[in-house]
Amino acid sequence: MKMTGAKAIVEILHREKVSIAFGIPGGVVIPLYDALYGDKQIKMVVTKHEQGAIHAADGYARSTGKTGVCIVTSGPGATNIVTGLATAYMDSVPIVALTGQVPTSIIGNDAFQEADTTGITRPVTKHNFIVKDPKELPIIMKKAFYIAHTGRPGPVVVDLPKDILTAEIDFDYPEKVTIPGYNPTIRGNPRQIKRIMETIKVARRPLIYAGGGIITSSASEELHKFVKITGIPVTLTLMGLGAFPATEPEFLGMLGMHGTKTANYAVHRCDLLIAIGSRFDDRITGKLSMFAPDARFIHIDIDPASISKNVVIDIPVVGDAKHILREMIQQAEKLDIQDWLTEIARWKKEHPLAYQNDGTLRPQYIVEQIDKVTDGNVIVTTEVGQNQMWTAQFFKFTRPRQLITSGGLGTMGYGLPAAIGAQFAHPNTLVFDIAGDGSIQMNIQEMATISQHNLPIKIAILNNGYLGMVRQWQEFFFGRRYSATCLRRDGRCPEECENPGENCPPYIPDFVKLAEAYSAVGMRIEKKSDVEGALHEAVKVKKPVLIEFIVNPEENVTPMVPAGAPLNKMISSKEDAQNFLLA
Ligand SMILES: Cc1ncc(C[n+]2csc(CCOP(=O)(O)OP(=O)(O)O)c2C)c(N)n1
Repeated sequence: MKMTGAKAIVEILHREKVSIAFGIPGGVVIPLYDALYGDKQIKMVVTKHEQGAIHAADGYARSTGKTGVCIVTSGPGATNIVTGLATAYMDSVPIVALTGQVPTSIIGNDAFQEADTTGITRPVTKHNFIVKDPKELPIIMKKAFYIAHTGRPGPVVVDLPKDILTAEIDFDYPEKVTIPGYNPTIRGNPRQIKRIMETIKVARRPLIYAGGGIITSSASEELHKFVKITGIPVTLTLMGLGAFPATEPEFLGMLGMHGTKTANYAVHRCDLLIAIGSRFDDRITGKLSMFAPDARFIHIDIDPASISKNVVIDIPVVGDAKHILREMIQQAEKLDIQDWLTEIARWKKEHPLAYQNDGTLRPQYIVEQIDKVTDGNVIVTTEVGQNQMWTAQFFKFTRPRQLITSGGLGTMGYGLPAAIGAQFAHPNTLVFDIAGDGSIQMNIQEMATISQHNLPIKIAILNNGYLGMVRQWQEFFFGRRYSATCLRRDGRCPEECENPGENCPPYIPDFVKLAEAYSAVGMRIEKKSDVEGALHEAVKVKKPVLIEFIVNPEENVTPMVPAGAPLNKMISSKEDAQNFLLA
């Protein structure tokens, strides 16, 4: 069948069962947008910034497990998605991003809106392509979708020169594709699995440390079964939250820099650490040489490159977590680890996550109330900083794909557009973006996209008037010199301000007016006693709602493992930090 490259792409998107794409058009991709005009299957959502488009595609992908699609123009359109590609790459999210490119005849001429997209995106994509021959378009597109969602998923860019979009091609889309050198291992080596199980059976203090890989491979049920049979306690990374229900007694909370004391003590004390779909990143390990000093390490991961990358592994198994856990369940039995569980129960009792639950409006309370008012029936996206960590600590995630957050890259401005993708994917589910007053402003323009599509997304801004997480580090480690972190003054807080956060000038922006300008409902809550009522009201309204909570300005996320410290050296205050710095 003869058709233009642009029409062929639309046909391919149909065959790949793409129902939604996010992007902004521009000169060289007009032919592709033209081919999408009036398309019945693909909803084309136009965002206000390309960063919004790629994060929305990412939120769609994370909340469904399907591949997100983003379509942008050349030059600035393509460079505007770089942060979003890096965000997806770090967290292994499947995305196919189609970028326009100047015609092949003028590539390299510094043409209008030309950028070396494949060069720029190479380090932040799983793979990228530029189509130089129209005949290759179908096979490249097939490879792009295949690479994005198989193995350890990730973003793939297909750069499309304008003449490829307008060329006539003989359309033939392959059913299958093979890529030499790319053949992800799915089933784990049975001998290695047997070794794992023998090692687990003789461990006295085993601990499961699971991550986002459990969610990617849809292995939550298997993890749950394995834990219920063996009785091994579980800690999860930020990316793993929801992979094992936070309400189960075996759950110790998140580990790492802002993990629970119980989880971090357990990692430090365990004699066998079973890592599944997690990658030993520095926010998890703290001081590498002192990470789990008494433990042997098992690592189950689909990506062979992450084995022994940061921590030398005793028994690795490469493969898909779901398959491997199923094999492990076959060989699993109840372990006799009562002493270990008693030790953990004592930590749980002595060191619960806590905050000062007094009359002050504190952010942790708001997170707990969002959980309570929604009865957990909600998808939560976050921005980055303290808001993200309080959400991870105080919201009880009970199912996979319930938390959508930028873990690896830590991208401020991620949560709002990601909520758009999640809400499109789940029109009947409540979606909340828990935000900081700094991060929300990084993609605030997407409120227009939200209102234009009448998405009933709720935005809870924990407004502390600061770039809070950076302020916390300044308080703890830089003598409370708040350089460039106060959002209410001009970055000179607190020299001119005896009581930071108090008697500040009017807030800029006025978030309530801003919400109204975007046809959303805006509320400002300053009292703890008003929180629950406001949340109930927000949930009832079938419109986008922005609630600005004016919270205690100098609230901190605790406990905290200072960067480079071992996990058992947690601090909770400025004084602890000073003692840590002096030691
Ligand atoms: C795009 C981007 N720029 C800078 C940072 C560094 N950073 C990490 S947390 C943070 C402060 C976030 O402030 P806010 O959104 O108000 O959230 P809070 O920590 O107060 O909850 C900053 C600037 C980042 N993570 N991402």
